[in-house]
Amino acid sequence: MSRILRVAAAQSGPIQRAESRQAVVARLIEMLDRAAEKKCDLVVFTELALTTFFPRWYMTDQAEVDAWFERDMPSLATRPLFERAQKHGIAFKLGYAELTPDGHRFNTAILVGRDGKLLGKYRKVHLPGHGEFDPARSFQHLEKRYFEPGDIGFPVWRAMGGVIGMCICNDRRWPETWRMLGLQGVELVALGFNTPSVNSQKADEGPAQRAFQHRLSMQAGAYQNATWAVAVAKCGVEDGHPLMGGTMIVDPNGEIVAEAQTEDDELVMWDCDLDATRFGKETVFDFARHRRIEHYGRITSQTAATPPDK
Ligand code: ING
Repeated sequence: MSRILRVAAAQSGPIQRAESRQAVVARLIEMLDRAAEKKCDLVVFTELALTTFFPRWYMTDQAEVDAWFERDMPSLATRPLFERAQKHGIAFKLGYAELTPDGHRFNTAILVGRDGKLLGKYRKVHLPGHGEFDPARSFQHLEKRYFEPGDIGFPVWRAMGGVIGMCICNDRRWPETWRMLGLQGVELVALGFNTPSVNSQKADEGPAQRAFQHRLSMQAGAYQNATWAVAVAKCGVEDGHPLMGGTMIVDPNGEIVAEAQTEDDELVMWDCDLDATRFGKETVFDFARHRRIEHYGRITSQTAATPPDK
């Protein structure tokens, strides 16, 4: 009997700086309700789904920074989302800015089961951008200022009849992310992203190239690890800053099977047959038969590239 997971990628349109958590959560609940009408099993929300993409703003006052973070999860504002999901019996993935009780700040994603209980947590490992104001950039991308690199590695969880993993945005550009999940037998990777439509350091890199790089990363990651991949955008123009769309569901052969058509709140749904991961895992990407780890030492023994002297 095949293991079908009906997945909804719940793309968020723009969230303006002035928008309240309550207003945003109401938008997420509206998409959750629509997913429930379609009998979805899992709803994947985006990265930093509760707020505008605040790392674009240079802030020096810690209280101002921390206003973008959640100290509790569920928090007062997000409890209605948890309760509605539990009422529907739907699992969900939610991205948000996490401020821990001992004062650590992460770009975090959680997986919540059909019973409303926390199943798993992931903290973004690959933080893009920079830590100080950079006048050379057309806009800022201060994730290295506001977040610490994730400290829980790349876990997977047995849930909803399969092996589920998560990553966040820039993580998808790094093959290490996908392979760490692939080496644990992942069958579906859920991720959110907030990707500026243009390159702040390269004016001629616009939406077309950004979309190409996004698809390339998603399709390669899924194919090379024989896994489903669900990428959910926050997109549209936030206070004058365009974020690209590209919410999509990719099958274990690397084919894009469903894609968003707008840059607004939009559901993209697909019946993901988790058994469709078997063929790739048992043939071309049968890691046990084909990988040669005796030759891979550099991947974990060095950080920067070291070209030969001559
Ligand atoms: N955003 C972007 C992303 O990785 C980026 C940053 C864009 C890095 C393009 C490199 C190239 O999609 C986040 N939030 O990581």
